[in-house]
Amino acid sequence: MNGPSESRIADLLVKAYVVCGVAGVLALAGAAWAASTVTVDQRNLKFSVRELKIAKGDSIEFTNSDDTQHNITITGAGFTANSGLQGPGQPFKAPFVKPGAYKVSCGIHPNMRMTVIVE
Ligand SMILES: [Cu+2]
Repeated sequence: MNGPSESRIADLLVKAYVVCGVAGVLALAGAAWAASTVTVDQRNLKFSVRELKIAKGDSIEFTNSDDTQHNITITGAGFTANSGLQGPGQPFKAPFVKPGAYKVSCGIHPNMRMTVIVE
C-alpha cells in the first residue's frame, strides 16, 4: 500500500541531492572565477595608481619597473603585509580577503603611497 509513496519520496530525495550538489559545484566555480589579480607597477619611485578599488578576495601584484629596490608595507582592516626587499623586476603579490581601506607605502621611499579600497 505505502510502497509507491515511499519510493516516490526516495526519488525526490535523490533529485534534491543531485540539484544541491550541482548548485554547490557551480557556486565554488563562480567564487574561484570571480577573484582576480590587479597589477600595480612601481616606476620612477611612484605607484602607478594613487587609489584602487578592488573586490573582496582579489589580489594585487606589485611589479617593480625601477632599477632600485622597494619595500612595500600594506596595513588596514587588522592586516599587515610586508614585501621584504623587493628587487628590480621582482613581483610581490598580496591577497585582500577583508573589506576595508588599506594604506600601501614603501619603507625606502617615504613619498610612495597609495590607498586600496576593498569592497
Ligand atoms: Cu620604494
